[in-house]
Amino acid sequence: MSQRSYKLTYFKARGRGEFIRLAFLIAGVEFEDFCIDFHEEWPAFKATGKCPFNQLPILEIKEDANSEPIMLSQSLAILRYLANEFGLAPDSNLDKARADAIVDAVMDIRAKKRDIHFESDPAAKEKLTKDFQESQLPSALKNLQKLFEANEGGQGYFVGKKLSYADISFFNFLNSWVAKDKVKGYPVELENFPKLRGLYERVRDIPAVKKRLETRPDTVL
Ligand SMILES: N[C@@H](CCC(=O)N[C@@H](CS)C(=O)NCC(=O)O)C(=O)O
Repeated sequence: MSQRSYKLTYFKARGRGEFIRLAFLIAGVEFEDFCIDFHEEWPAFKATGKCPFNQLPILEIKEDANSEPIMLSQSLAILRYLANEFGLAPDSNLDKARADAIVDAVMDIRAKKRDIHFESDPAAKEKLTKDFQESQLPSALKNLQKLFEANEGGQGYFVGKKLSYADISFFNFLNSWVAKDKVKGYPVELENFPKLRGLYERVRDIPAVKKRLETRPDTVL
């Protein structure tokens, strides 16, 4: 019988690698989590031409020990592929599109937070932070909660009746970029969004996620 294996290569960071790691861990599927150092190792790794778009993450899939690895790139393509393989994707095309819409909305608000992180001018950073905290994030959460409540009254998951990559991506953004204590509790920003807080806590309390939060290296990003 063929024994498929997976090797994820990403930086020593949560970044665009962590939602992929969480998908593996939630599904209980073994993978090699190959983490490289951005300054020390990345330039040489990039020069190998192994990465289709010269960026990480990449996922190498081998059908068995002797087969050539198949190389997959683009973090969201990887996430969706694994979710489809592992039963973490909705069943119908329409529900998959609904999940994609949540992921895209999460990535939109994530981009704002990322811009703040990389802004070097203190005054500009302060202004961006204020806009994010007072306007952009609450507005995004309001829209997300509306969609969340439209599914099963907001008692379960974003789409359908089971956890999907939409829920993983939502949790991971809040946990990685917004939460101060990434292991316990919930981000204070969810205080006024009890249904979304419920989802955050449900994903946080999945044993494999809980273990990851407690044991992963502490990194800035
Ligand atoms: N759209 C790509 C973006 C990948 C990306 O921006 N990767 C960054 C790290 S998060 C990277 O490899 N940076 C190093 C470089 O560009 O040299 C994805 O989602 O995978």
